[in-house]
Amino acid sequence: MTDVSLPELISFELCPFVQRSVITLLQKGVDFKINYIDIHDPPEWFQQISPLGKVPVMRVDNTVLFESAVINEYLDEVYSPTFHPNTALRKAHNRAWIEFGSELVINQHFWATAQDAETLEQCQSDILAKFHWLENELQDGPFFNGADFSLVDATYAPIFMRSDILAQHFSFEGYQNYPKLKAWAESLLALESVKQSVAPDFAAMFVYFIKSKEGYITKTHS
Ligand SMILES: N[C@@H](CCC(=O)N[C@@H](CS)C(=O)NCC(=O)O)C(=O)O
Repeated sequence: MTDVSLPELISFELCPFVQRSVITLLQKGVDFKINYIDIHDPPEWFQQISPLGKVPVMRVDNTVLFESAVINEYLDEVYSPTFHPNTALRKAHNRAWIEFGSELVINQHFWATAQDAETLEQCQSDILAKFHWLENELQDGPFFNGADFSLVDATYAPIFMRSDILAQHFSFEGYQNYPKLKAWAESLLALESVKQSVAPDFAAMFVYFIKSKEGYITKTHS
């Protein structure tokens, strides 16, 4: 059997944006190919197909898609079941919180790579402010919209996974003081699709990567 029409995801193994798409594919039970590159030394062929020079990129036949939110929207249209709510208003609301999640990913990255105490503190405070917004937004779980898994869940699982590792190995203040957020994170991190979305040694690789950035946290923690 040929697999030429399988979607091919171009990935960097630590990327939280790629992980959103991997979770979406796994949660939908879609067969796909994954092609890992070193995003810090990308191969020539990648530079030629990636308009923003970022992962994820998804190749479907001869079409190249980029931007994780767009890739996930495509996957959601093509493969059932849908991971969007069924009203225009709730869909737009979910997309807004996906965008919010992208900001949170960036806050978390800046926290991990901050070069001084003031920047670190500012990033932590930005993150806690966002946790507060999320806590107020959440209703009954286990997922963002309640009973049904959504693209919002695929977006936040990578954030919670990294929060736990950063809290365990460094001084990161995670979501533990936000009961609804904590319950949501636990539901997501217990999913097979989330567990399988990273390599088995992901935590060690992530810690190694963060240490290699030589930020302030690596100077204050061994
Ligand atoms: N908005 C993009 C962000 C993707 C992104 O920033 N990916 C990082 C890796 S986690 C990347 O490729 N960075 C390379 C660069 O910025 O040059 C998305 O949602 O796909």
